[in-house]
Amino acid sequence: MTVKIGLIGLGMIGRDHLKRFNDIITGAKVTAVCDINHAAADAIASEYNATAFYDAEAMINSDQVDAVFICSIGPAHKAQILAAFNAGKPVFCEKPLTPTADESREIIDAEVKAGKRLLQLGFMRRFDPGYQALKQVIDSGELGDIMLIHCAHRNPSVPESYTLEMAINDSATHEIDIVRYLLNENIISVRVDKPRKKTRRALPHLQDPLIVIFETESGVRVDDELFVNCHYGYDIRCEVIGENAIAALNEQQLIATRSLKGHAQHIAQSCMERFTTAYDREVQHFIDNIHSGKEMSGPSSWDGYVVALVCDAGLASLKDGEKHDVLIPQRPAVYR
Ligand code: NAD
Ligand code: ISE
Repeated sequence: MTVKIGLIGLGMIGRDHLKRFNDIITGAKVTAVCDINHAAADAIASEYNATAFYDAEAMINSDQVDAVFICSIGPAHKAQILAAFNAGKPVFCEKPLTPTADESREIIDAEVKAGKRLLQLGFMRRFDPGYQALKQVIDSGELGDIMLIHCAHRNPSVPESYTLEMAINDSATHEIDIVRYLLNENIISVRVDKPRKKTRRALPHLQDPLIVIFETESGVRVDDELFVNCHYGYDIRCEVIGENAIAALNEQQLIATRSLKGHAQHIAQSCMERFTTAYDREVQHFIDNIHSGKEMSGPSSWDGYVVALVCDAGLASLKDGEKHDVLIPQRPAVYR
């Protein structure tokens, strides 16, 4: 059986996933695409031999669609996820689950009511070979007790539509999720520092770079540099400091060149280039799960909700510069 996918949101990541479905993923075909931008929906539908929709709910309820793949902007996610749940169709949703924790809670409530997981969330870093190796070495105990983690999230540039808040609830979401995953524990407080210096490359409405400090339940201190107009590349760093040893993500490229200019290694220019393998694996995981008839697995709505709680505290700190605590309710049984 081929799973018929309805893909919503034909922007940067939606088009990247569409190409992935076309070229790499097995067991699925995108049969319908949807965007509020009619011209984009029409053009892409004709390029991929799919049906164009301009209204997400109409596409979700269409019998041309077995599973829903959401790549629209964060504020549109909640309504589209709930519509897919109502239609009884499995959902993949790009991060963030929703921009605020209150909205995410509605999704949790709907899944709890259904008594099972219905969604896989797009925290693709969990499928990245580098982060997986990092998790393995942490879990092996080789590093000893973990004390600190240094992260950097550098994007070459961001579009004009990128708001100051998105540094927290769109970009830092990745570090918040991966730190929880690596350490298998929650974040209990957040503080956002605004350095006095700001890059001249950032648009006036942004404060770039920012430093976010997290503290976990066991006391691990995590610093995250968010520099989304760093200019030189898409550079994601993570260094874990243990009592006995440290481990860090390595350069992702397989070769380095040596020439008269010195020793050189290519730096990725976009998330699509840096995380290709992770995206391929997360999407194939979603499709394989549907084929196996099992409940959804991988990053969950609960992960999205907890990340949104941390983001809410981060947004409060972005305003007042103070440390904010994160209160996480008990995890419902469906997410254990
Ligand atoms: P984008 O702005 O390039 O594209 C979003 C698209 O969604 C646009 O074409 C827009 O017209 C469409 N859209 C907006 N509201 C809609 C609605 N109600 N119904 C249908 N279509 C609608 O954004 P993007 O960079 O592609 O990001 C999309 C989502 O993917 C965001 O949630 C973002 O955080 C996430 N994302 C994740 C990663 C990752 O690394 N996992 C990378 C990039 C983006
Ligand atoms: C974008 O939405 C992503 O998810 C990228 O992975 C991230 O690096 C970028 O900062 C976000 O805006």
